[in-house]
Order: sequence, then C-alpha cells, then structure tokens
Amino acid sequence: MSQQATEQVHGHYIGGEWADGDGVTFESENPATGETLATFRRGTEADVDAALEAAESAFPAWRDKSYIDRAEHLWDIYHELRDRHEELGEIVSKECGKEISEGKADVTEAWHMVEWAAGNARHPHGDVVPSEVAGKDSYMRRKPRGVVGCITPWNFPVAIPFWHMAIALVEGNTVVWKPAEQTPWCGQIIAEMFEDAGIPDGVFNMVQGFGDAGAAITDDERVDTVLFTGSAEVGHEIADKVGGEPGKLAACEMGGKNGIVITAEADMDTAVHAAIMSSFKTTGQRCVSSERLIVHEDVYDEFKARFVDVAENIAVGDPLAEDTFMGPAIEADHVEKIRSYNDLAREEGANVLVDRFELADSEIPDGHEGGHWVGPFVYEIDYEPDLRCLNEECFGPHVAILEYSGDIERAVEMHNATPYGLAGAIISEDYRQLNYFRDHAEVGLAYANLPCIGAEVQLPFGGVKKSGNGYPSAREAIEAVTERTAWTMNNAEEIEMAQGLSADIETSED
Ligand code: UN1
Repeated sequence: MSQQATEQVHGHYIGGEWADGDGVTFESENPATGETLATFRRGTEADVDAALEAAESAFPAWRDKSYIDRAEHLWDIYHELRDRHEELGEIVSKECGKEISEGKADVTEAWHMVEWAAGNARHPHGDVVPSEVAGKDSYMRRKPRGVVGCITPWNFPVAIPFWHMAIALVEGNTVVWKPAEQTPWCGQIIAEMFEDAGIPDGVFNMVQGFGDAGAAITDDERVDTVLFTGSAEVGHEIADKVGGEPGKLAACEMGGKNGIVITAEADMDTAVHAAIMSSFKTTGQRCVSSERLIVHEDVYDEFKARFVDVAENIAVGDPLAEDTFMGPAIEADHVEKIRSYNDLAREEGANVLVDRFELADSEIPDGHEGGHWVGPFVYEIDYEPDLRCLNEECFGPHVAILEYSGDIERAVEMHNATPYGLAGAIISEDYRQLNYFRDHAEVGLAYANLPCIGAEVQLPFGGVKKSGNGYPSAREAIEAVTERTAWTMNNAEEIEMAQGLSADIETSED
C-alpha cells in the first residue's frame, strides 16, 4: 500500500498469507481532516486463533536459526525504512496527526530500534561466570520464550511496533501483533515490509482490530510474553491477568503524569523551551508529555508570563505543513476526554491562563474543518496533592503551573506526588539540585535542562509505580522475551560440589 488511499479492503497477515477473516470492516481516518484513508478488516477471535497457531508452529524452526540469520530479515527492513523515510513520515502524519518532523522522527526511531536489535545479534548474549570449583565452567545463556503478543499504540505507529518486534524476533521468538485501531495503515505497511523481507511464514503475524482482538491475544495460553504499550487502564488489566498465569510474562509501559521542576537557579530560556516542547509536542499525546510544571516562587511570575505568551501563540495547524508545531488530537472521543479534563481542572479551582480548546475558525487550516482540533490549555491552581487534575493523565495539551517555595526537596516531593512515574525533568544551573532530582525523582526517565520527551532507543524506556511493570524497549525487552539458563559444565573426571557440600556417597557398607 502506498501514499494514496485505495478502495481495497485490507486484511490481516497470518502464516505468510494475507487473510480477510470473518470480521466486519473499519476505517482509518485522517484526524486533521476527518477523511477516510483506507478500509481494514476487524480481527476476530478466529483470526487471532489462526495467527497464534501459525506463530506457534513457526517457532521451532525460527528458534533454531542463528541470531545473525534472524537479524538479516530485519536489516532488509532497516534499509526500507530509511529509503522510504519521507513517504512513511507523511503517512504517519496523515494517519495519526503528528506534525511532519514528528512523523519522520517516528520512522527514524523505528530504524534506530531495528538497527539496535539487529546489530545486537552480533554482540555477546550471556556471561561467563566463575565457579568455586576449578573444574567447572558456568555460563548464563539465553533462549527465546516462544510466542510474543505485541499490542502497540497509535501515537508512535511505526516506532513502537519495532521496539517490541525487532527485539522479540532477533531473540528467536515468533510474533502476533495487533496495531492500534487508529493507525491500521501504518500496520499494513509494516506487515508488507516483513513480507518483502522474506520473513519465514508464521514468524511474524499481524491481526488488525480493536481491544477484543488484543484481549484474545493477551489472554491466550499459547502466548508466552505480552509486550504492551498503551493506557494504564488496559495495561494494568493485562498485567493483573498475566501475573496470575504461571510461566507467562507481561512487560507493560503505561503513560504518566509527568512533571518538570524549574528551580530559582534555572535558565529561563531553557525552562520555557523545555516546558513548551514537553507539554505541546505531539499535541501532548506522548506518554512522556508533561502536564505539571513545578516552578519556584522566585521565578514563577517570569516563567508564567513567558510560558503563557508562547502557549497563546503556538502554531496549531496542518500536520503536513512545515510551520506547524501542533497537529490535531487523534479522534473525536479524545477531544471529549481532553475537554473533560479541562473542565475538571476548572471545577477543582483552576485559574485558567490559556484556553485555546475551541480554536477560532481562522486558526483551522482550509479544508481541515472536519479535523479533531484542540489548542493549549494552561492553568495555575493552589497546590493540593490530591487534586484529580494533578494526578490523572489527560494525554493532551493540558498543563498546570504549580508554585513552590523552599528547597529542591520540596519541589521533588511535589513532583513525586502522583501515582505515575514515567518521565520527568529538572531545569537548574545548580549541579546539587540536578543530582538531587536524579537521585530522588520517582521516574524511569529523568532529564536535566532538557524536555522530558525524546528518549533515544538505546536507553531503557519505561516507568515506575503506575507507569509500568517492565521495560518493553531495547535492552530490557530482552529480559521479557528470553529465558536465562545458568549452564554449568564439569570438565573434571570427578564430581566436586561448591559450598563445601560433600560429594561422597555413603552406603551401609562403608
Ligand atoms: C510515548 O511517549 O508514547 O521518548 C513514546 C520519547 C519517544 C517515545 C515516546 N522516544 O519521546
């Protein structure tokens, strides 16, 4: 499938074949215009069943290949992602509404992850571990777990699928993947890439569809590991369920209520720049986006005035136009969710500083009247740790400015007072404050003098507390998709035990 939307109905990719299945159809929509992009089949339990069967029967032969042979298929995809960078970046922008530099960065992040995973095939995969007994050699070795179920979100429709799948596949697992229902076109293209790369039948399978298809994957006993990136609601349900099934693992990454601490020692240019990027890039729809800015009283007024000035003027517009900063929200229901959080902040006592939720007609680009437009919403509020608007993730351009007095300890206390713990940043020129934040902020990703978005793929990615129970990206995904074997071999002719344990066999005749 190329740039142009077609009349064709696209199906699933199961066992090396394109399959229509028995589901009804659904459409992918351009969130900036409301236009239909393409039509897809909605996956059913029967489609998932066929995909799991294919994945299970392809596993033994795929497992028996070398890491390097498995990675060869991924290198083909790496080159295709690079060669089609512009085209795919535009498709991402059209299907999920991210502005074009973000659409292209999504594709770049995907090939970075493929490069990491395929390159890692040539790196050591275990440890040589010393033994107390000179005649013994011990090794830590890895084996693939089997069938990996991957459930991915719409906001990084090309990158995140490769966070999950590139690593799972190179490590020797087979995959059943459900792309987000909002971005099936990206899913279709990725499946075509695997087909073009000649991945053996059944090793990679894709079933389009909604949460019921996702649940059919995650609930099935043939699935050995679930990799999930998405909402806390769904992630915790999966983690609870999978936790009760012996032998099955789930690595889940589930959003945040991320904060930026701006101390009295902050450089104001850096503070405003980092906060604007973190709050409004991707229209606030990154799980690492910031919805809380915690600002010292000495710089509060200056920061507020400068942040509000930029937020009032930030360019919301056509994602394909180079001069756009923020595209639309993903879908109509999401606009309603953002509205409800803006209303909630008001009900809880917010003093609203910027309200561009309803954009003026003149701000909506021509021909885009059917898009899901929202603009920045900025408020200040008397700090109370239990306010819902400071604890629940809105996933939109909705941000609170909170004033603190006192030292860095107080700022970090406020920063940590949410159930989530994904990403956070501190802006300060004082290294002691930076180090305090580094050591005490309850997050998986911490930044100094930077936005809290934009992690590179070679870092672990994931959170603490309600934000995650595993790291479904890069190095940590390897833990979730492999088993470790501690392999000990005796090179001596006699058996000698460690820990001083006697190896003598005593019998009644002794
Ligand atoms: C997400 O926020 O949903 O760190 C994923 C980043 C990107 C990935 C974000 N590399 O901003």
